[in-house]
Amino acid sequence: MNLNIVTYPDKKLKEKSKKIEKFDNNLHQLLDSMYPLMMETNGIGLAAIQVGYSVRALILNIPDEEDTQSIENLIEMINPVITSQSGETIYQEGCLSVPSFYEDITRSESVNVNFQDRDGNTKTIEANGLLAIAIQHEMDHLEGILFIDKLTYSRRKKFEKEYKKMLKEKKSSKK
Ligand code: Y12
Ligand code: CO
Repeated sequence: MNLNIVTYPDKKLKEKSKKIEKFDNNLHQLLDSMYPLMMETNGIGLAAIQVGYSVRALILNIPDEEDTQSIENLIEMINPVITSQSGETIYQEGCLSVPSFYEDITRSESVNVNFQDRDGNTKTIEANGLLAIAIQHEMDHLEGILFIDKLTYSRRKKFEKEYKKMLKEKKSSKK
């Protein structure tokens, strides 16, 4: 499948994604196509809605201690649900759908998540550190929430101004 990243302010990103009921070839093709796109664009997490499909699927590939990403560490989550969370942590987040912007976001430090794999098998994961942050960021996408929606009013206004300027500059450099 040929996929492209949907970027803010596309309204698609506001959609609530639907529960996946069929663990068929269509789902497998979507997941298989999301992975190379995430790697090409230097991502560590990608939700299906970010490539235009409003279904509850996401992928994660957290770099190891040597800062290397490998397919062995790829996690695919279908229909994830956070069952418990604890602590608080702040991390400067970025998102492939909001290019060039990074902001400090507060999230739970640890999360327990139930999810299904690509074949519908039920799984559980206990996550903390960067993985826990990435899971929460990607699960927000399934609800139509972006990390910029969590900014204070004044930070959001500043972001909108800078983002508009960036889009304008990008447009004029393409002419
Ligand atoms: C911690 C915080 C946020 C997440 C969510 C996943 N976020 C990403 O994977 C962000 C990737 C990203 C990649 C960029 O590089 C390129 O686009 C080539 C990037 O740079 C620019 O937009 C210029 C920004 C974000 C997980 C864990
Ligand atoms: Co994102």
